[in-house]
Amino acid sequence: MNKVKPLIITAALVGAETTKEQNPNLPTTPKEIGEDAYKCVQSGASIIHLHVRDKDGKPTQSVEIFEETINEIKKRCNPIIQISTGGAVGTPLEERAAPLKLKPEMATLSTGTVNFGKEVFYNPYNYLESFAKDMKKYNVKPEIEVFEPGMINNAMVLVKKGLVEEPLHFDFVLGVPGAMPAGFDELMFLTKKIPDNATWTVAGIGRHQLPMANLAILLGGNVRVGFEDNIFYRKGELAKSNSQLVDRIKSLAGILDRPVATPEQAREILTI
Ligand code: KMH
Ligand code: ZN
Repeated sequence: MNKVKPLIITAALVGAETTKEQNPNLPTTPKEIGEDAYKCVQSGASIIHLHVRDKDGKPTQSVEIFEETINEIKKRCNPIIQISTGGAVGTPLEERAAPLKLKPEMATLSTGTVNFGKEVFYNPYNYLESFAKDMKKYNVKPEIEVFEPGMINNAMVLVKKGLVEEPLHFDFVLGVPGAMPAGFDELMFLTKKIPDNATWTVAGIGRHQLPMANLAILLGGNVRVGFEDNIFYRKGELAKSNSQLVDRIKSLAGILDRPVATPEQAREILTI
């Protein structure tokens, strides 16, 4: 077996859908997000997947709010900042792409349209090219968000066209209602379909977060946790913080003898 690389933990702190009504510990202001990111990095996260909110707590792709939030994070710690270009369902293309001009080290690139609960997360081909071109222009490493297997093929089209460079990094988002379920077979299938030199993370939604994370630790993949995907620590018990969820992953990795990557090691693994 190949030498297993340190585990990259991504903390998806906020998302676009989760509300304070669902979990009052959700950070929403730039300062709250900065403090939360710091705690997650102390707990072992090396990537902060970032969405931001406006003054009313609503999702926004405002460049100013992203900038303020990134500053709040950077004055406390130095994780890889991965901004969301997914935004919320229905956010227009130009707004979704706008924060790329801040030149974060990473950003998400969802490579296909998918049912998202009762809504549709819209990513037609022209969007993919447009995001990929902007990421190339600003030297941003994409994390390819895969909600369905065909999205891997779409990513490879972008590679063939020279719009995205290998080695690729994928995030398998499994268990979104309407999209690919979170199961062992599904995860194994996806890992077999990506190029040999690619890296991958899994984001299990809701109750699938913990089992998917365990599988990823064992399989040599990487893990995303946080309130964007799951607000519970266990059934019926809300998580107290994002860092509580990160702490648990670090403990599990320790039990399984998998070291946890520092941000610097994560940069090296992801060729940033
Ligand atoms: N909020 C979802 C519709 C991403 O961050 O790029 C899309 C999303 C993916 O969260
Ligand atoms: Zn997101």
